[in-house]
Amino acid sequence: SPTYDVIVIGLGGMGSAAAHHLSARGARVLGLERFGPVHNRGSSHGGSRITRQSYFEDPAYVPLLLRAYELYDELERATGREIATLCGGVMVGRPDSRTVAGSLRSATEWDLPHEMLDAADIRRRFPTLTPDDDEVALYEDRAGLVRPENTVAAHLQLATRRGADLHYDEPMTRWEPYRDGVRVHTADNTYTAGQLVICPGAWAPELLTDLGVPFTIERQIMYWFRPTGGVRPFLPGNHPVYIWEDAAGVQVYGFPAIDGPELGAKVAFFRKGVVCTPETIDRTVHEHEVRAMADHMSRCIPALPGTFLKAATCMYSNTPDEHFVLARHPAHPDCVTVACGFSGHGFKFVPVVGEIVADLALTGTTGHPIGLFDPHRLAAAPA
Ligand code: PYC
Repeated sequence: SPTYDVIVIGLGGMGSAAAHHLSARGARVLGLERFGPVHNRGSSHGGSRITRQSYFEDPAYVPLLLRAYELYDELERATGREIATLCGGVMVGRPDSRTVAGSLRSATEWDLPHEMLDAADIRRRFPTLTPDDDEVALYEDRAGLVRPENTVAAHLQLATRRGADLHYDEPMTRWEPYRDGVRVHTADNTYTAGQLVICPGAWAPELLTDLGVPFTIERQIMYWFRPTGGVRPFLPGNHPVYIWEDAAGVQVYGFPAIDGPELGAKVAFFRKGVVCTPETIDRTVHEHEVRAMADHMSRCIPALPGTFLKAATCMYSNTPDEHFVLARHPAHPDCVTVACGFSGHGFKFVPVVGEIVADLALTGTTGHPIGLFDPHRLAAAPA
């Protein structure tokens, strides 16, 4: 019989959650990760990620978010680690912007608690924000941030506690169908299992060549600034997380100063990244990039770009429609599950993705609504 019930490839955000949920259900799990535990080479680092429920991308995400929020609490209780901080969030832009109109659509369809603020309301309520007169915001009390490193560490800790074998610095080199399951090769070892789960992050183009999805890997930059006039107005009790779309459709997102004055407040462009691969990504952040961010923020949050403190890069793995891929592998539906293409907005879903992946790998189906994430929608049209 195979050595394992399930082999999980990649132990970043999604893979660590999958390893936890699978082993919590009694599966014998092997996790293979190309780097160490909780590393900063992929898409699950940088101290914070936004979480929110009035989801501008599509109302179909909302039920998954409701479940993710329950699982943040479970994870926090099980490990004692800080996972989510719901400090409130504003989605700012013109009323017909994707950010505002899309958020309002989800809030309305799902009857989520929210408030609409006009420009004067925004300035009064959050004095660091200086919207134009024609900008509005959807404010959501239950928006906030999740801690990516703590979340990954918590899932790895729980998976290990349930007996999962987690191997670091051991990338998969190839796999093939074998008997009723799969055989997975690394440089020095071969393993067999009934099921394979592939959570490749930015390595999707090389690990999922037969999926038929044209992924684009994008270099992203996160910036930390110490605000002019001190950090107090930017502390989590005083400051919301925000996504702010300008008239040209450019979105920035940012956080309160969650780690005190030394680390300042983090801000980033939502997209606008340069196409890269995990091998070619430029990890240096250049002066002109810092200047571009400071200039951009000086219109909407003038105090924020006081002193530049540091920057870091990470990667998005984008699908053409920016919706996830979460399904049984169409070419190997009996033995492979894929969770990929999170397109820069996946981290808040990590715990519920782990639950869905465990459903798919162990039962072939899930009760969660994942129709939007079917890879068939992206299959290349015949030439
Ligand atoms: O999912 O809220 C989000 C987000 C903002 C920027 C990147 N992802």
